Amino acid sequence: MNAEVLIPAVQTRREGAVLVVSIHNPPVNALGQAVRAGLLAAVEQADADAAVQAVLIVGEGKAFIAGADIREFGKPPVPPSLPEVCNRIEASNKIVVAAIHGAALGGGLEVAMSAHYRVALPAAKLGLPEVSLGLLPGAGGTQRAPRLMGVKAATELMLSGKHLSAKAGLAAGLVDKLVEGEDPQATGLAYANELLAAKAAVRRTRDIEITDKAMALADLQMLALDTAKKARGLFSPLKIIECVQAAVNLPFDEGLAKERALFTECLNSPQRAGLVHAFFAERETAKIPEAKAAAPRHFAKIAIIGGGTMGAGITVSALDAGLTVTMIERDADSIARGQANVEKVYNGLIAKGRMTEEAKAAIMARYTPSTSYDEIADVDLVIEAVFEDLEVKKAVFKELDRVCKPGAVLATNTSYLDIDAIADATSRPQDVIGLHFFSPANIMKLLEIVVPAKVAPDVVTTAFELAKKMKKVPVRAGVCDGFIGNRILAVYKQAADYIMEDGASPYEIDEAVRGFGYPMGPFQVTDLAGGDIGWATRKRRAATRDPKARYVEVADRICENGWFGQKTGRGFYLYPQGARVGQADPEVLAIVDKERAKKGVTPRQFSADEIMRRYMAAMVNEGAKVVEEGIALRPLDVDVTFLSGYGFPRFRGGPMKYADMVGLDKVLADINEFAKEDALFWKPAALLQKLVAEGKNFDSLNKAV
Ligand code: 3H9
Repeated sequence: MNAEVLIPAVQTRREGAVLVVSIHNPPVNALGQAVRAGLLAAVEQADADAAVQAVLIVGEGKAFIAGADIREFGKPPVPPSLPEVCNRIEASNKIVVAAIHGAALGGGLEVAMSAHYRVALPAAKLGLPEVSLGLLPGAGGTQRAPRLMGVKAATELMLSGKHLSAKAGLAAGLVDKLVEGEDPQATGLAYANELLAAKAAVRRTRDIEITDKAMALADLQMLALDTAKKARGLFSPLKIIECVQAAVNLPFDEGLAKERALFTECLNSPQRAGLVHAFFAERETAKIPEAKAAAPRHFAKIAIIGGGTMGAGITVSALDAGLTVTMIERDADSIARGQANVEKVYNGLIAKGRMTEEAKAAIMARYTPSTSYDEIADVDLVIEAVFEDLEVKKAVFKELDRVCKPGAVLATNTSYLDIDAIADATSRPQDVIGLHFFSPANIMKLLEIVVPAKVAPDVVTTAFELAKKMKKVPVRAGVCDGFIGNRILAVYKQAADYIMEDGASPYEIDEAVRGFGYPMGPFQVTDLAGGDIGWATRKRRAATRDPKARYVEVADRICENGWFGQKTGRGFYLYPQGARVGQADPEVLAIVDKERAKKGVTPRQFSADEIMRRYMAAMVNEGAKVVEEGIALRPLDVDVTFLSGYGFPRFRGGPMKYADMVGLDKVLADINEFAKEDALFWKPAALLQKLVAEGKNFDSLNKAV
């Protein structure tokens, strides 16, 4: 019989005078209801047992406790609440020790701070990252952390969401002792017995006085000013500061009550829903159908074809992932430039004091420049990043087919070309896949993994393994013009052009988009990327454009003047003397006016709200088409693409989550209204219509694959 043995979420056992309370809730010991109830019962048990003099709280597996169970947010609360559990731990009349290994995050650190003593192993990670989920520490963290580590340091920890190492935690006062070792139970037991031998007393964090309140309040005021500037519409950061102000000004229990009230406000905010969706969606995109069937191929040595901005960025990513890289360029000058592009990145880090010359030398020892394809005969994986032209890429793949060993993975970094056609240029289409990196490739998190028709499943899993090694966020995409991201971008960019020609200035549109939470608007992005890039694509596609489709020529007029954006000092904006922030340009407005007049358009006013309704409706409608056609596996894959690669405001969860929150019926009604002006462009996606008819949302399609 193979009956599954159910292990309780919290187990207790006596070791002499110590009650060992161990938490078993894989994978990360999140504080679900069973864990909370178990912890509460264990403390009650310890307090009632005269033979117990100390309580040791430890986590089983890889973490101490990674926080509240994020999956419970938004559902009806089930007692006991975490604040109640933490207060009960702190109130215990036996000394309570937390032995921390792995993650002690959010509620996990709050449990530890409620204990009377804390010992950490070197690999411990301590933090209060609730802000990344639109929350604040809601189980006493905002009241206890300032008492343990000081008001300023605690507030900075909560505002940043950063994880501290055990060493940093010790220095900050969050832990009392750091012990080399790997066994939290043995370490914790030894520490508890040491405390008992020294007759250590119960020591409650709530009893620590916050001294120098005037200084603390002044620090908080500075942090509030800074946060108001940086938080860009985020709700919870300023609430965190309010909680800490309460910790300084109010008795402990009143501070806790304030924290509870503000935590509830955060919990009920749409930002929390958006950020929690983003958290799970980013983990979900790595789960793909191929994973069940095919283990990744081995790879250690790779080749990058092309040393331009993209090739160099990918090279840095690969080197940072510990891989051995050969870069191929066509001649001595080009390969020298390629190497210089790679070194520039590391030299930048050295200049900022974030890397040593020795570390750079160790990394560069894994890098080989070459102008001969024959030198990559033994590599396991190749990423081509040459000029974006189908014939050029096909020629490269013919060469790769000639030299590479059987079973080598051959990837192209095209951003919109037909990868099936590239694969068919080789005799081994089963080994060919798309890896669409985003610029700068060593920084941007998104990696679209584009899956052509004939690719073998283990090539797909290899690509996902590479993404993991490179610490990228992978999204599986199908082959079409622009894949997920650039295909949808082309459509909402078109919507922005229509809004401009119909009456809003590019500056008003950018402002509305920033107001929504983006760091930049679409015309600023064009200026940053270089207007010539889009212009070249438009010229190439002119012959195949639907003659009935509306086409806005403003950007072409701007490019005809040689105004390609920041690099030429002007584009949609003016950049006097190399300024990085653009100024409105009356000459651009005159061009827009002239184009309107040419088309007989009488300009009208657009509110920021209407601009965003159109911009988002275009994005969501194309997103629905991308899901409907199977280009994206699920709506959440579209969300992650935009969160990780296109600056979509994380607190809104991604375009599809945003549409769910607005209501799909409202989005569809907008599209139908706009279609009265231009039925060709505003053609509602069949999937969107179907979901509205069935009363469902996009999230209903976010099933595990
Ligand atoms: C909080 O505590 C609020 C309180 O202040 C107040 C309450 C009143 N819950 O990331 P990984 C899952 S807010 C549920 O791939 P890693 C995750 O989805 C919370 N599930 O592993 C994944 O599932 P699957 C504050 C969670 O080793 C699996 O665990 N805490 C939770 O790369 C493995 O995760 C945080 O914000 C959770 N809390 O990284 C910490 N955490 O296998 C959030 C993880 O089905 N967590 N899962 O895809 C993390 O930062 C990382 O997961 C961690 C491990 C560093 C722990």
